[in-house]
Amino acid sequence: MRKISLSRFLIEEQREKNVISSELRLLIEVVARACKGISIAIGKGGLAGVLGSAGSDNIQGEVQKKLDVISNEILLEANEWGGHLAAMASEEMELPHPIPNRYPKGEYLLLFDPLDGSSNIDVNVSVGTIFSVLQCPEGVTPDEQAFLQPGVRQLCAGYAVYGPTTLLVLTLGDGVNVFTLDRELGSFVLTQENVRIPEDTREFAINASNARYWEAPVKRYVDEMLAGKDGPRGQDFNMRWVASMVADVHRILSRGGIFMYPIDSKTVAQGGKLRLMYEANPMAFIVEQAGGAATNGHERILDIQPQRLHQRVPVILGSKNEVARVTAFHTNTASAS
Ligand code: AHM
Ligand code: MG
Repeated sequence: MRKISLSRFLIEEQREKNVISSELRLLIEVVARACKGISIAIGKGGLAGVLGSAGSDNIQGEVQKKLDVISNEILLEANEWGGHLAAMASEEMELPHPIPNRYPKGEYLLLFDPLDGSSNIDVNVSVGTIFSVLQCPEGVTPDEQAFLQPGVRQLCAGYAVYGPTTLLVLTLGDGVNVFTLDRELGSFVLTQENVRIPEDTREFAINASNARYWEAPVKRYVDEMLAGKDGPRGQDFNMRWVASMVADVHRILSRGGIFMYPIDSKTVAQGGKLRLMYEANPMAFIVEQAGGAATNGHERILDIQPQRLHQRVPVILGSKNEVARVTAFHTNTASAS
């Protein structure tokens, strides 16, 4: 396989395939550089005093970790000055972040969850950064309304996983590619091309401590898997739950599986747990581009028309046939044979 750098990969996508513009190429390079900065900060951990709570809450009412705040600042600072963005929006900030007047403005909108899975930071388990890029509608002020576009309009999405290795997973709407950070070179290098998620799987990911709050279709689906070879599925299933969406999705990208954070009676008032714009849409885009599927139990995630920047949604994604099965349980339009 060609061991080429992210820079070379992007230049080829622009020059030979015409998949991206030079401004979008710059944007992705800048986001990748910011992810390297976040990776370094996370890697220092307790040595740099970056673990623990920041002593503040974010817009979601969740306690912010110091590294949530640091990662958000790294992404904002890196992306402000390049001239490629109209505005940014972050899971950690109530309102969109405008580009300061001293810098030129571009045509793209960048959305990010700066540090996904941050409850895992202090226990040294994988965390990540998720991002999504939209076009700012022409002649429109880049306010909250400009961001409220369905996921099908994403031009690019990706995530970094800060695990034993730091990876960057990227889609430009032309398949999914994985880059590994070469720490000596300080550059991301292509290590997996055109990743495909197997259509079938025997592995599922869900926070089973919420079981008593689930709706009937999810309960039925999980119960059938738990019954294993003695139940209607006639085979045993394995379960994994990292509680970092980036890590759970990356496992699915690597060997198949289904990930669920469904609606339940605890989160029904807020619409679910995961955020549509910062988590569900970019991950759904990546998973679909790798041959998988993503729904909220009723419809394709990428077709949802967002109503609010911080909107939450139920998420079911991964191996196509399993996502179809549990979605059918919700809609009752197909038999569960
Ligand atoms: P975060 O963005 O505040 O870290 O929250 C999102 C995370 C996901 O990464 C993960 O799938 C989920 O929350 C875990 O939730 P729970 O702790 O309820 O299992
Ligand atoms: Mg998150």
